[in-house]
Amino acid sequence: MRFESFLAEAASVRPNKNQLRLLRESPFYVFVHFSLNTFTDLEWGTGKEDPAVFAPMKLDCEQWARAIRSAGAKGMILTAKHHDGFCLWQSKYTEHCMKNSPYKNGKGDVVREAADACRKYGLKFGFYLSPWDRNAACYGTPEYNTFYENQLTELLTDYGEIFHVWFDGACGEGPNGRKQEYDFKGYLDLIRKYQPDATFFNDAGVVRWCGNESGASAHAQWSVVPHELCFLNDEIQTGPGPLHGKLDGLYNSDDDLGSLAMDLYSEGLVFSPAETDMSIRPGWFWHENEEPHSLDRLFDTYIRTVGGNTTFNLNVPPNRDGLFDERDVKRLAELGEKIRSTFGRNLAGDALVDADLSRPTQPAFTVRLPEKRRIKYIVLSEDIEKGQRVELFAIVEGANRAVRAEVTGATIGNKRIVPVDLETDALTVAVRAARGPVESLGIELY
Ligand code: FUL
Repeated sequence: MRFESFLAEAASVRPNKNQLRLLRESPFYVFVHFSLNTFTDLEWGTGKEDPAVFAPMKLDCEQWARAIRSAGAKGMILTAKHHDGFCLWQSKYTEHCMKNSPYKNGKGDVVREAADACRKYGLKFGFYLSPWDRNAACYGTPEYNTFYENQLTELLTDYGEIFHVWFDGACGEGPNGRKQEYDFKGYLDLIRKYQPDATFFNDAGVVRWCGNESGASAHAQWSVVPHELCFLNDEIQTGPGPLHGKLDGLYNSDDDLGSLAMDLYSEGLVFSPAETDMSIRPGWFWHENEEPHSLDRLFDTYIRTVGGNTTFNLNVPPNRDGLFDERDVKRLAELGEKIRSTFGRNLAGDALVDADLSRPTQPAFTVRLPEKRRIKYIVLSEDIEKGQRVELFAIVEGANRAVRAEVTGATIGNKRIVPVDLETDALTVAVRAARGPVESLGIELY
């Protein structure tokens, strides 16, 4: 009985409007890692670098924006400050910033140029602001949170609309050897105050980490997860749940996170969709000898992430001139072309769809085409505005459940892209298990 009511509660946990907008309008965006590391060939700066080494004399953020658009991505997230503490804008609160770069004689503002380029090319703009700061002398003391909040306020108030704020969870030692206790709740209050339409990423955020940086997505990807995991998300939507195990070790990379096999939570459930972050190259920052990943790998990652109920944050690092490397520009254009040519025309546009809703948690949707068509991808989507419900589904070739070929999958959520190889004039998507009634499913064929 306890379990039944838990199931009904889990089925009704809903996204808020910002999460819904992110998932529906811009599930694919581009991370831009750019800082002193670009010039020192490091991945993690020490905080002791001379800001004068930051000299991107041919900086052209419009070139970045054009390349991002060519890939079909909808937004850009710039590392306004990475762990080395160097700020890509004119911060009032530190000298470790553009004021001491030779670019534009110390008057440059990369955040401004990037935000303006996004607006010009119809992209959304967001930023990464590393809480770990290896330069700030006050790091490791309560004053650091005020310093950080001042910098966050500059970015939230001076650069127009922000769609996504990225908070790295990394927490190392600062210049004085001390670690910092981050006031994430305070940071979140500032976002809500100044950018109420923005989403917020953190390991434990309202958009959560998928748990790896290699583009792999869990077999069953749930956006409904225990609050203990996403403790910065204060929109708890259920009552206390069963606690059948220990919470220690609960982690974003657990393959069955959010599944009923893992009903070990006590505080309740929250809606926190996963984001997959991965770099187009081995490193997050630009290194001359690194090459972009193959088109196949990137396209496959797109299918598994955007088509695996996560958002996809693909990093592209500018080089020392301040430009995207031509090799990456080419790869982004190829990726965009492949996505557009694959998903350009829905072959089910003129199909007839019959829904058999006689068993509300096991409905079947039959798609009939006017003639046999070759199908490579089936794209399914749940009406997640009502919550995420499907636990298991099967795609059966042919109508009336006359099985000729069958592909099964676990969750659907915002979007599930299923690669197939079929030539057929009918197929049925049968939900085998769901947490609550499923009245409709989006079904597209490509
Ligand atoms: C990590 C950082 O330490 C890496 O440098 C990179 O910024 C990645 C996206 O997040 O936590």
